Amino acid sequence: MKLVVLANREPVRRVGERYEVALGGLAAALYPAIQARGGVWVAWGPGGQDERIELPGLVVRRVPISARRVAGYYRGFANQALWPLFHLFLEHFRIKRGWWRDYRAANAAFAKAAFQEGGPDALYWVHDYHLALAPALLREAGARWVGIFWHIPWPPLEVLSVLPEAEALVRGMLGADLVGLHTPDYVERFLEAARGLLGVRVTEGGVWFGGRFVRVAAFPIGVDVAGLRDARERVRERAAEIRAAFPGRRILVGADRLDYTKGIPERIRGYRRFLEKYPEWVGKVVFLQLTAPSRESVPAYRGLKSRLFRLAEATERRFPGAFVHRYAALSRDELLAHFAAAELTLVTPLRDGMNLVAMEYALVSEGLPLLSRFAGAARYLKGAFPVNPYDPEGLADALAEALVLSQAERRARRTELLASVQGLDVGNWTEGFLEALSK
Ligand code: ADQ
Repeated sequence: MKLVVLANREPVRRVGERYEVALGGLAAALYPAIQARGGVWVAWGPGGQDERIELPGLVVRRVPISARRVAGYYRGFANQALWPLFHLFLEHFRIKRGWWRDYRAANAAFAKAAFQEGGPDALYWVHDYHLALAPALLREAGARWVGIFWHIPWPPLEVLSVLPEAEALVRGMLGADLVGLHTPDYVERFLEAARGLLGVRVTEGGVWFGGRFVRVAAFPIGVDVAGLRDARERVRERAAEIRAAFPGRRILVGADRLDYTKGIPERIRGYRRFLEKYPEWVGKVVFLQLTAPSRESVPAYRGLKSRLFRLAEATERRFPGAFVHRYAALSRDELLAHFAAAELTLVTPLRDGMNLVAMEYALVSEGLPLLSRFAGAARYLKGAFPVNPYDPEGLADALAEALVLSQAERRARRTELLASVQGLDVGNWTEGFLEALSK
């Protein structure tokens, strides 16, 4: 069956006059499945022109969305209403007249382009909070197999109810045959929302809606296990260079997109507390925070960026040599080399749908993650040190404990960690979702 993926970002980049597949993130996860089935990726494309890009094993269909509409659909409704609300950041939640209209229009444009590509019998796989209404729109057009995967957390009903369009949003998603989320907790809350907002009948594993059964289940995403293991060898030399740049210091690393959900200032505060409380470590550790720029057109992110830069500079001054902030989107191998060079990683989101950093780190390094209990990944990754990022004291203590771990405990934790990461291979995630959808 032909596969049609709907996802906001296109999986290609322009190289001179040509395009090539850009295998980052979701694209890397879905490319093999699209290649195997022959498929189309429907994405928001720049340029204002409806274009089709044909690449080996992949067609990209670009949906033209005007700049004015992008402001409401993407920067507005998706990133200033849904993103903060679903991550429980009510203080960043904004709603403006017109955003919802743009969101609906963009979803309709996606669904229309997708249906033109796939017709009634394709498998439609919709991704994420940008496109919650696409499943119902595809179904109305005549699609028979529709799934949606929700990459961010699902909040409690009381929080969701803050959104004036909550009911319409859930109704849009229930146009699908299969709704996937990362964890059983999110699944439960999604079912609670369907029951509470639409009064639908919820049974084991799903809901009855409009005479159809919609299956709702947890599909925890993972990483490319084999690919990351291969990367270890490739980045070995660069990792040694990074270690050599900090002689006599044990290396800790943190890596995230710049986002208030990722708990980057909280992590730095925890690290500062650690150096104050355990001064014997001053001069013996260095923490490298690698932050990739993100969503700089959204006001909350600009504010976060300046606060983060101030905190980073103050930390570099207060503890010379103990902290480095790099603000850049690193190449894949450069990032992995930093992981390989570090003996601990601090993954401290205040809220995260899943979080892939701890898994990537586990596979390319010899070390262990400190992992926020508010990341979806915390439910799955054994062997990590669970932390509460809101509590600098607890973070400091966890760091102190992790740095003096005995060889035996380190080995035992690594074994558990690797077993859980290997159990979450991204290839299985993709095939598992598609298999459930085509049943
Ligand atoms: P994200 O919020 O983007 O994804 P995450 O899953 O952690 O979060 O993925 C981030 C990716 O960016 C990782 O692959 C990481 O290696 C990379 N990265 C981090 N810092 C970088 C840097 N400085 N330079 C270059 N690359 C960097 C959303 C949800 C998550 C969910 C995923 C997948 O918010 O909760 O896990 O989708 O469903």
